[in-house]
Amino acid sequence: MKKQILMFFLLIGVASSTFLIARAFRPAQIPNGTKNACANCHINPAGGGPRTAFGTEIELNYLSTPGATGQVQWSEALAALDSDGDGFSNGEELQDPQGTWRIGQPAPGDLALVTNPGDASDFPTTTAVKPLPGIADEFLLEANYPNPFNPTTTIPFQLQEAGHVRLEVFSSIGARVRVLADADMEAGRYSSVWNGRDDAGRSLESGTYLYRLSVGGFSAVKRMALLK
Ligand SMILES: [Ca+2]
Ligand SMILES: [Ca+2]
Repeated sequence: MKKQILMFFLLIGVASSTFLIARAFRPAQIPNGTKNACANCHINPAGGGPRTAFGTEIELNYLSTPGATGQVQWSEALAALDSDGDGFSNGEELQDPQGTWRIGQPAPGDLALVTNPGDASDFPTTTAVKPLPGIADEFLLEANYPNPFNPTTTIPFQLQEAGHVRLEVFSSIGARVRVLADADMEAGRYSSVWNGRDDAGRSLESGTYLYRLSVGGFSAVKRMALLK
């Protein structure tokens, strides 16, 4: 009897170590996946146990074959999803927005900007403003799109001259909830993505929000609607 019990635990041990080893290859199968390693797909950062939304997504739809030996199929489709619902696609979080990286290629993007696609409290903050092609011939705060939105919207603006730019989001009663830009910027066209979260990363309620662009003597305010 003792022997049987011992054998039982021995088998469990072998099975669980196989479980861990079997999946240890997967972080290397997503772009920059080794940065957050097991935590991309598992709630326990050491791996094993329940999966994050990103891990579940992969398990269900993006393995070469179902089960422990399946390889992750990183793709345009998987990159375009926002598995953890933080307003940034899996590709944006892993620094491969188009999902074109393939195993064996050099890691794409900037490792320092990689965030966890399986953790809604971890998302990009340093890339809130992106330059766009084209020349700006005026100071202009454009309409956000989409509007209404849930939870992400894009706010385009133009700077006729270089200056210190502040782009801020306020609640309908005038409380500032998010600073999207507070930096010296060159003349040009830009866009900023807002993910419906405040500066502390908390997801905000449905409602009307105001966004304000201030640079030099120019200031403009527009309205947008977060609709969940
Ligand atoms: Ca995300
Ligand atoms: Ca995330």
